[in-house]
Amino acid sequence: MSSPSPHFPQRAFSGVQPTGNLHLGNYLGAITRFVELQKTHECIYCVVDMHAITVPQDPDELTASIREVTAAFIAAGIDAEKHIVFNQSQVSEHAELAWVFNCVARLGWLNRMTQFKEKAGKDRENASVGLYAYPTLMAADILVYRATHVPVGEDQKQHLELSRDIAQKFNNDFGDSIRGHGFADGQFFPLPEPMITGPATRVMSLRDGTKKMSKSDPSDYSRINLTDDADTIAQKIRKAKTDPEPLPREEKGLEARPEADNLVGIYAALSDKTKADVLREYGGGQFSTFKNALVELCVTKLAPIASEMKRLVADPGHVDAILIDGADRARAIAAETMKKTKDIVGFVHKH
Ligand code: AQP
Repeated sequence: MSSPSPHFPQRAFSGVQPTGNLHLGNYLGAITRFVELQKTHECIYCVVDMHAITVPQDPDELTASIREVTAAFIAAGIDAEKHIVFNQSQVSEHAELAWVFNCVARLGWLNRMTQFKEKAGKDRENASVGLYAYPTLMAADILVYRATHVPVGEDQKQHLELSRDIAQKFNNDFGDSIRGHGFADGQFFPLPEPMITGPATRVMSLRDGTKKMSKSDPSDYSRINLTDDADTIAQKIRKAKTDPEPLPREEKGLEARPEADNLVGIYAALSDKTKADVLREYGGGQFSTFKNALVELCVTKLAPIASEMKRLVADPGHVDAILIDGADRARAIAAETMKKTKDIVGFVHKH
């Protein structure tokens, strides 16, 4: 993969939808990565409420979910003073740039997006236009900050590739104008790099190791929510689907055993070990022993986050102030990109 052009600062952007229960997949696949990247990158983390309304939302629940995701970011260790945390709808430049990108992206590109196919299901004609155009808004989310790195779970890989295609096509289509506006290499937008790393880029359902752990799964037993208490976590892990074999001693033995592979991956990610390390410790033993250890680990890791989230959401004024301050700082960057985009495209505007 090519590196972003050197004139782009190393900036990370990512978002999480406020659409209900944040789960262990969101935490391990995305939020822990967000925390990690703060050490090396300037980071912008967004609660993507405009993405949330691509499917119907109850307004009061949406407000509560925006605050809850913000609380999860902070409770997990994101520093909203050093970095930027805000909700998308406060920075209207996301929607403005998305429109320009709607005119750059091709229908054929969007038609290939598997997430739309899965979410729209059989009732495609009745899906919102927003759900279809979701990936162009996502490209705008990233590129309005000219972000170079995007930490996401495996499921977002295809959307990230589309963001790169949009950036590339914009740079090509407007190449002369971009150069004319002072970007000698003709690269106005970077091609953002997906960062899909660690042992838990795709955490699977506890009920079916071939399905992604997801907020929208009707069974609450399929996922561990960040706000679950210790008893609930214990129950869910003890009931998690497994096979009758003991755990293998080597990673190869996890092939074709999706449920075992998933639980070992979760343990590895939570304890910052490799799957091989985990199997060296628990391989050959009974599942029940391993599950008990996993319960203990999950509770130890998640309980402090849940209690901090609880404390934060009890003070919505404080959470909202974080989002407003973050949005002010995000807008300053986004407005600059949008002004230059307007110049490049040829729109008349106030300088
Ligand atoms: N199961 C998962 N394993 C690893 N990473 C995951 N992510 C989501 N599920 C898993 C990552 O979490 C980030 C935020 O996701 P999102 O809320 O923006 O959207 P999503 O992928 O639509 O989440 P869900 O739970 O899967 O929701 P539904 O049920 O609505 O489809 C992203 O970086 C995502 O990759």
